[in-house]
Amino acid sequence: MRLTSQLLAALAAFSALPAAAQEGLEIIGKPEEGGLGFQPAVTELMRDIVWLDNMVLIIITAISLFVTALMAFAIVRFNRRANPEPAKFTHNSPIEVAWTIIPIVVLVFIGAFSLPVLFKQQEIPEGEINIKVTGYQWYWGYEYTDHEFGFESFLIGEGKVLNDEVVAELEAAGYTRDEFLLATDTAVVVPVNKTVVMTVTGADVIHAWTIPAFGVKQDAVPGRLAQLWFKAEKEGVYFGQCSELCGKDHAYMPITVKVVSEEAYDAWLKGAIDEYAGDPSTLPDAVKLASAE
Ligand SMILES: [Cu+2]
Repeated sequence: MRLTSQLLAALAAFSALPAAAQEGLEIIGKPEEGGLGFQPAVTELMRDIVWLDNMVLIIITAISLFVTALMAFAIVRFNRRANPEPAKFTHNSPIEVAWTIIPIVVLVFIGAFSLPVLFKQQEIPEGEINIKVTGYQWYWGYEYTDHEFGFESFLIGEGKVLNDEVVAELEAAGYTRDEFLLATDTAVVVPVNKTVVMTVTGADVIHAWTIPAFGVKQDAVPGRLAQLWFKAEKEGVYFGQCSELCGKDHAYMPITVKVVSEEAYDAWLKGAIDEYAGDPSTLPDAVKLASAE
């Protein structure tokens, strides 16, 4: 009987290991070979950014074509051969007014669409999940402040060289050799469709935390607390990389976020608390109830 319960406990502990949160998760947020556009947008913030990017691209393409056409016209029409007698006037008030007013209108138009996107990113809502992230030379530390536990997150492949051993390590963690320099040994795990607020700081020099698919990027400045938020709408694995040059191993401190179902998150949370904090009393009530049954 005792053996059975011990076995069950061991099994439960094993099944709740943080790595288990990844099972069946699609890797969505990562760079693509030869890719030109953004990574797939899985938050409202990123969809807004993609929309804004497309809109501004249309405007700047139109302006570039217009200016190029004007230059071509001037070159053809007013070169020395076509126009041997140059005009002598120095001012043209209507044109000067136009080339002042039109750029102002264009800038105000762009601003009217870009400022709301910026405000949406910077106005931090109440977080359902709160995580503090600290940049270190050269890895990230995460604290789940609602549950008083934390862990550190290192690149898989300490030697920074992709050899058979590292490939085996990557595969054991559910990744392939393609994810070398992106995959970390532990990952930030968050539930899908929940508002996550991350408080970002640095321990030594300035780093920057980002997940391109979420449309978030925030400098991690020593002595300061900054915040970012996101609400990921699709389960999957998302990668980011430190985005502020922070020293010799800047290229080797990637970021992995796993967006999982609510149930998978609760199971992971329970395992993570057991593993990292050893204090199940910090469990949320829902998890306590489920494990008491
Ligand atoms: Cu860095």
